Amino acid sequence: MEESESASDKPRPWQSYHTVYTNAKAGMNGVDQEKVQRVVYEMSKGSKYFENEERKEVLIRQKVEHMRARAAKLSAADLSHYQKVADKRILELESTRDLSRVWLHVDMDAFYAAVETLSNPSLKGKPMAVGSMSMISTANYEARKFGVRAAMPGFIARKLCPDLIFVPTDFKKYTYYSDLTKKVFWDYDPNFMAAGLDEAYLDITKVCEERSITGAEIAEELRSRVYGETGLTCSAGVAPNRLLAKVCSDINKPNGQFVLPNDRMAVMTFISSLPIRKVFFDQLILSSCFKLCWRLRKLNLQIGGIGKVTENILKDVFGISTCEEMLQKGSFLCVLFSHSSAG
Ligand code: DCP
Ligand code: MG
Repeated sequence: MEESESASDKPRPWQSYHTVYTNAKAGMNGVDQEKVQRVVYEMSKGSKYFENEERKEVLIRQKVEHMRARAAKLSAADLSHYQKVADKRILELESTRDLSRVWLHVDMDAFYAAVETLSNPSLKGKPMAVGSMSMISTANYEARKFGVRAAMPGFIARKLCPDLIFVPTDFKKYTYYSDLTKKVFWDYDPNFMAAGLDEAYLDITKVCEERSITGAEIAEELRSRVYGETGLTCSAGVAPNRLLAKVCSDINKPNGQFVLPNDRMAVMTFISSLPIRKVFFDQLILSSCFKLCWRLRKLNLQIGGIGKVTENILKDVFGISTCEEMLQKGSFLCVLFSHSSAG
């Protein structure tokens, strides 16, 4: 008993060591996150990467303290004024909400790893990663159960999963299969937008109307055609805009789909529970969420989204983890992050 108490009292510095490769990806829900953090921490201690992460950590703490001090100085009158400003902005945005389109985001499952398994079926069911000892491009879902993921150094992945099989990258092969998927996408939206080799955004409004068919049915059909053409599975999200469709395609990965109906209440409820990390600074979020996000961009290290710094400030200073909480604290965000008042 004494022993376990003293063990739990021991410092655990890895608990605050969050890096891009301790973040979860699809297929990593049951992972022992503390173990992954400890291994990543211990194996990267002393490296340049580690020193850089530590520097970032100090910067985050300073920014959190600075923001806390500024928030404490706000008077009730300030907050009530900025609450009105926030409410007005939200109303303005609400009036521009467009629920008339149906977007589909499609994303291949464990793409490079799945292609490698097609050419070497003996890899099926075994934990494998595409990449090298220095860097992994992706890992299959068997490997993800051990906490192995894209953007993780291979030597750390091997520590997490000693039986991990490494396969070198072969872009020619991935491009070949990517082109096959694009031929299928073209049939549903000739103007589809590819994002890299393994994902695309399709406006399926017209094809749904022409064929009197739902977005869900199109998604089923498209996924089954992609499988027929390539032997690879993919996942899809269907929603009123691109950003939401992208968030939706991750929900039932692998080989699944999720549909968010073109209904105001459904969209509001869905956005409310979204973790702030999912918010991307994109034209898209403006129509589905709220403009306050733009103000946060100033503090962001990660171009294009709410990165680690902003996420920490929002969580530690304001207790904000979801988009709903962000709306509730609109007055604080408005005054502290607006261009005119940000320090
Ligand atoms: N990729 C990479 N480096 C990264 C992330 C991804 O080289 N840091 C490559 C390998 C992936 C492909 O891009 O196979 C697609 O990336 P995804 O994020 O879609 O990951 P996967 O398709 O591998 O897995 P899933 O989409 O099932 O989560
Ligand atoms: Mg993918």
